[in-house]
Amino acid sequence: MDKRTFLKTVALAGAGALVLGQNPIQAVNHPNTSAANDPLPFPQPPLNYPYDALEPFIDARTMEIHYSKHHATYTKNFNAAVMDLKLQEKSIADIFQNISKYPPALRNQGGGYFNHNLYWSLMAPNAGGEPSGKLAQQISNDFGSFDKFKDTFSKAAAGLFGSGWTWLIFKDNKLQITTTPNQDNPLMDIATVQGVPVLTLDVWEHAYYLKYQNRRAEYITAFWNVVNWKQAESNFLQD
Ligand code: MN3
Repeated sequence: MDKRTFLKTVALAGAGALVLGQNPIQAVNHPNTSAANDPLPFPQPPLNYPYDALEPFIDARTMEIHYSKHHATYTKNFNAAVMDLKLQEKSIADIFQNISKYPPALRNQGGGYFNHNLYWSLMAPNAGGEPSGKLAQQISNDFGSFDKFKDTFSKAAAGLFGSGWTWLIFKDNKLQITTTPNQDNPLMDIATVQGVPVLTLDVWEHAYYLKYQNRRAEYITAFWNVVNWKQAESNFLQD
């Protein structure tokens, strides 16, 4: 994350008026200070759509297990680690910027918590297509065309060995594609390439195995039909 974004994040943390579900990056960047409904410092945001809303591209059973088991477990374990280390008052951006100083559990569980929040927000029913406005222009500038961007992102996702995530990030006024292993993300100080996440794709087998088995490429192709470009544009413009 660049200094400007970091400072903005810190400033927003002081505002304390963020509503979960309103803006995923901002919402997940800050602890739940209201504690009105959830005592956890980092609650699991509700899905903005039913489990079956992304059918036939992402099946309902996968969504249910992924959200209610995998993501719920990361959320539970991340909150336990946060409370154990007394980091309740920290923003998640601050935690990630210093992740190398903390025990590995915080890196794995915190990444699992945050990355899925982003991923859910970046999908929607009746979505897909192409971005518009400034993000479309930037993609065109940095990749030549939307199709070239899509092809490069898809190849990065298909070629990622083992479990991890593929990212479109904004860094030094340029969009670029990167991957991270396990639950790492580009906001972490240990990431090889750091930047502000605009779009992400979970390529762990649990994200697609029930429907696509070993055919990761088919899952990647399907993903383009559910990309919530409005959210990606919002992530991009926040930088
Ligand atoms: Mn996952």
